[in-house]
Amino acid sequence: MALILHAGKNNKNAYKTLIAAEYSGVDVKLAPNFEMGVSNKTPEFLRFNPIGKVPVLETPDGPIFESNAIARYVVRLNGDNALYGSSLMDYAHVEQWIDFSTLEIDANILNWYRPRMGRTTYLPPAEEAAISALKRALGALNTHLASNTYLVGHFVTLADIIMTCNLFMGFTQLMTKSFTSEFPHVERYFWTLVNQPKFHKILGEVKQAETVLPIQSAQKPKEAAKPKKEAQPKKEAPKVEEKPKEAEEEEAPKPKPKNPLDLLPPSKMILDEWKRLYSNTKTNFREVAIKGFWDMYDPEGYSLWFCDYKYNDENTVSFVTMNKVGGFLQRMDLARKYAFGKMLVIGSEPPFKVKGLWLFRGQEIPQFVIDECYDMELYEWKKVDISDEAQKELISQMIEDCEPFEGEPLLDAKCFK
Ligand SMILES: N[C@@H](CCC(=O)N[C@@H](CS)C(=O)NCC(=O)O)C(=O)O
Repeated sequence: MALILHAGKNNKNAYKTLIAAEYSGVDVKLAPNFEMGVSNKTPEFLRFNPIGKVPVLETPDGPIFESNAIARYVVRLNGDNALYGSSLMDYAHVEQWIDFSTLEIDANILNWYRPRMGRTTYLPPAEEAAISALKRALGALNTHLASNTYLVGHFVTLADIIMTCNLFMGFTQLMTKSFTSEFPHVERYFWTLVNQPKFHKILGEVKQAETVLPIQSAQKPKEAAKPKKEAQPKKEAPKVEEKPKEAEEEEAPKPKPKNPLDLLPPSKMILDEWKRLYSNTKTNFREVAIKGFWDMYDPEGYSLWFCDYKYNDENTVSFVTMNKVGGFLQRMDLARKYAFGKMLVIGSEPPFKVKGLWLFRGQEIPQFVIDECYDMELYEWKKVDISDEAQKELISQMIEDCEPFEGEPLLDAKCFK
């Protein structure tokens, strides 16, 4: 008789058990007609799990909640499988990686994901902290995987199943290629695992996120975007209204409608070609990259913009100023397909000036960028007039990190590409 797993179809925590069941030859079925927020609120369900969370496994001996515990149970139902390794040490390492995956990977992915979904308050510094903790964990995982195909031993174990399901949420919702390319062994590991037949059967075709999940509009910290200067206490985290917690699980959101920029008439300028030229030009930058830029530039398909930070007098500490610009570029990740940017931190003494140059698809700054990236309001934006040779020269200098820039040294030059 099949064991019944109560959860929605797209629940990555349920995937752990379903994949473990495939490997262990245990018959587990999803509860039919399960409806998140309804089925898990009934008195019967609350007897399974008093806090109403999924997944829950219904067994002849009673219910089990907590997805890792359920997966462990399913694996142990069949003593004949290798999902716990073949020695006490393997067993300990499987447990080690399950905890690591849960506490260092999944917890940080959720701390990045939930505020964006409107489940908790969105605070940019908290997001930065989650991303930085996640990168630390992925760095450690990457190092381990540099010399190991699987987490433990030479075969798939339960640790790989749980790790892959946790990474699945990161790869499909938040971690774009530009993010994961820093961790090539994690990439290789993830794509190898999700393409194993028993994983593939449950997960289907897996597609990496092209953009970071956008922040739900109710969560955008508009107020954080520097309202009246006097009114805002400087270092305070942006205030946003906490949305009531939705009775929804972490399921993949509905497919996003097409970005309107994809519907623009085709442009002769291929943004990726320009980005490659920029990255690959190591010498004669002016003659090769800058000339190439102006040869490629299509003023009908793209527009150029200068931006000037509105609050330069606050840029009194060099690393804080550089971090601020770094955070801005991180939040611009959602525009990677449609934009290129240079941000300069100018001066040798504080207060430092921050100026930038951006190339956007279309004739306007894309609305989704204005909506999703609160930093936009911290800058004064001016469209470039490319018939003005002086403005064109300024652009060339910004792309080139020309020094001195407007008579001053550069403290930092960051590129968004
Ligand atoms: N640690 C739990 C997490 C369970 C969990 O957070 N489940 C979410 C869906 S993935 C849920 O049921 N949320 C509904 C709620 O919070 O009421 C596990 O691994 O099973």
